[in-house]
Amino acid sequence: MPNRRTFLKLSAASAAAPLLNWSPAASSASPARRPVVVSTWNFGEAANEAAWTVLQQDDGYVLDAIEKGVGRIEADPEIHTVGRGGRPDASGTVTLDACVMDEHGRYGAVAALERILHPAAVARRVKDDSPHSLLVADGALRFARAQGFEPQDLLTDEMDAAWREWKEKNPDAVPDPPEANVEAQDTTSRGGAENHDTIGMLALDAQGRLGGACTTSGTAWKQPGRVGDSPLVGSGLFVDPDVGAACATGWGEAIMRVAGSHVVVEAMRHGKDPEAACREAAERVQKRSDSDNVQAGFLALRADGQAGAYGVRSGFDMAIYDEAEGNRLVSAPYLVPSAGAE
Ligand code: SD4
Repeated sequence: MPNRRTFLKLSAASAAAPLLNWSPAASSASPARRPVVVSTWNFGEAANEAAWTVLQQDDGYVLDAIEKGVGRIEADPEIHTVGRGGRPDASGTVTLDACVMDEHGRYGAVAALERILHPAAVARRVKDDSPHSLLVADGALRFARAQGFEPQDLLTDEMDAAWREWKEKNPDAVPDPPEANVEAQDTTSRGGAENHDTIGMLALDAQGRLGGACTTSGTAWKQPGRVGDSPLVGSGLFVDPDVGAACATGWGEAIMRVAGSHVVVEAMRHGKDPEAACREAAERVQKRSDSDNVQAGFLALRADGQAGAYGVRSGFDMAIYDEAEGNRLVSAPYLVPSAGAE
């Protein structure tokens, strides 16, 4: 039996030792899988495709790839949950949340940003060209303009009409989460006409640099001023270059309650593989949520290029692109079937 002295010694040794079963040093025996990019939902395949044009170059930089990848989705007016063409808030205004983290674990973000097509690019500038990490609303817009981003109208005719229809049915409504948005959430079920949501992207470039981004127009018809998990460090995104990266999509209020992406990275630090780490975050969301219809999905990319995903409910997909197997969509395992799913 260890006496108190040996116990203290053991504790000190285990505190000093890396908590990871996997470690960058150990993985040098089996070379890291890179470059690799993963992103959320089925539109992730198009985003990965764009990111890959940068990642396939030996010196392609991870955040250039990610900015290009998520930028494709931000600019697509047919996607109603990100950037131009996103559903507006309850007052009919499109407001955007985004963040990025780089290979040094540096973070930049914008929230409640209006009229700027590429909020993730602005978030990157906040990280690189300001002394701050998170800028919101008018201040974020002012910063974007100073950086040369041109304001433009992001509300498409189609989303304007959808908002008017919603407003007619809900003349006094300020959405009361989560029920008011369950309908919007359910449109994300796999195979549905609206099978897309927040774009979160994680990548490892050929040089082994790890990064991530998350960009969204948030939940449909949200209360003006509402900020979701996506721009919040540790909730929508977390990158620890020594361990791995994670991002989240789904009901932001539930994700931020548990700092979901941070949970994923810490679970990897303590030895869980990427999928098991995402499952841990999904379980925490489910345990702490007030509704039994909350969806949240997590992606993880470990620093050696191993990826995983997990959803609270069925219907969440991970798009993954690597050299060995190309670009493909993988259904994430889940804790419970979505309502109406077989
Ligand atoms: C938010 N997490 O604003 C985002 C939206 C989303 O599935 O991903 N919905 O809460």
